[in-house]
Amino acid sequence: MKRYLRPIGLLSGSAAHKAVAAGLALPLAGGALAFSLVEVIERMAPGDIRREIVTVQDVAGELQPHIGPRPLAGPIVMGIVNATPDSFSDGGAHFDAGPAIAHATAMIQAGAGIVDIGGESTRPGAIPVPVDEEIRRVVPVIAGIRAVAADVTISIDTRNARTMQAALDAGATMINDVSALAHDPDSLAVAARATGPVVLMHMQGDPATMQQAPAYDDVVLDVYDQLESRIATALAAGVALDRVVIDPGIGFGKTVAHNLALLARLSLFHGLGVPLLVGVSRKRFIARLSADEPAEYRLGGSLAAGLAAISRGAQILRVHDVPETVQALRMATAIRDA
Ligand code: 9MG
Repeated sequence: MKRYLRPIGLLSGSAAHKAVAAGLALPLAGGALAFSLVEVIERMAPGDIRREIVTVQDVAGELQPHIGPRPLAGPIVMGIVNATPDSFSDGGAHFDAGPAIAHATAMIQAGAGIVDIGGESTRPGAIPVPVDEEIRRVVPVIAGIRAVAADVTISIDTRNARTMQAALDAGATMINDVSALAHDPDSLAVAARATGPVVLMHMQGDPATMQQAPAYDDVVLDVYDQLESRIATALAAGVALDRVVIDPGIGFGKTVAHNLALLARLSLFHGLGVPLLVGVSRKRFIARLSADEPAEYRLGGSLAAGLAAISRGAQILRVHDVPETVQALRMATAIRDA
């Protein structure tokens, strides 16, 4: 039997402060939200899952990972810079270093705290790019951004150890690996030698085939277990826990129903005790729930899903549309704090 605790009854603003002060709620992930109730989930065997709702006082001794401080205070906007000719969302408009650097600079000016540079598309059905080509694409972009933005966090979006190392040498300070350091056997060692944040994302299968028949016993619990195991592997390789960021991998080997379940029950992942990154921007499930719009017409759904993630305590949002997301977050935060 395995026991999971999902914070629910989330409060924000002055209601959160008052409930915490009165001992009726606990802060969620050391942030601005608080939770007053907990769903206790017990997985007895595959398919045999029992759920019960209790108060925070009933399970206070078990809740430390959900309430602990986090090294990254959120919400932080991570702007996506695709250095790929076949990107599903921008058609490769940012493949050349010059436009990609300008695009990243504009994102930073608009409020992105992190820019994420990728040279290999990981959209469903994407074909892998040779590592040398991936390095050729991302290194000039990273070096160019670093030359104009000394302090910004530059993240390298790659599954390949050689690309990670080349990107770190060029000025990247964060690693974002959609395979959670499982794709390339050398990537654990590269991540351990680095010093910045490392994103471990959940993916079932690989980008070429992951959407063919995704299947889980319970998607939320299965993704939680898999991330827990990848955190343990990263720690054993020498990555410090305070460098780890996790991501449930929306759209990576998941149906629309899987994505919705992960977003709806996102607060469970705070039990892993590390910051939570979520990427929903322009993803296909938005179009599936709407009118099959192409990627560049999915802003409304991206903002709605992104705000849902933030309202469940996600600390980092990975997005294409930085100014619009920053505006939406400022509005949501102002209402929350009013
Ligand atoms: C590279 N990439 C594409 N989608 C992503 C997501 O949702 N999360 C992370 N961490 N990386 C992603």
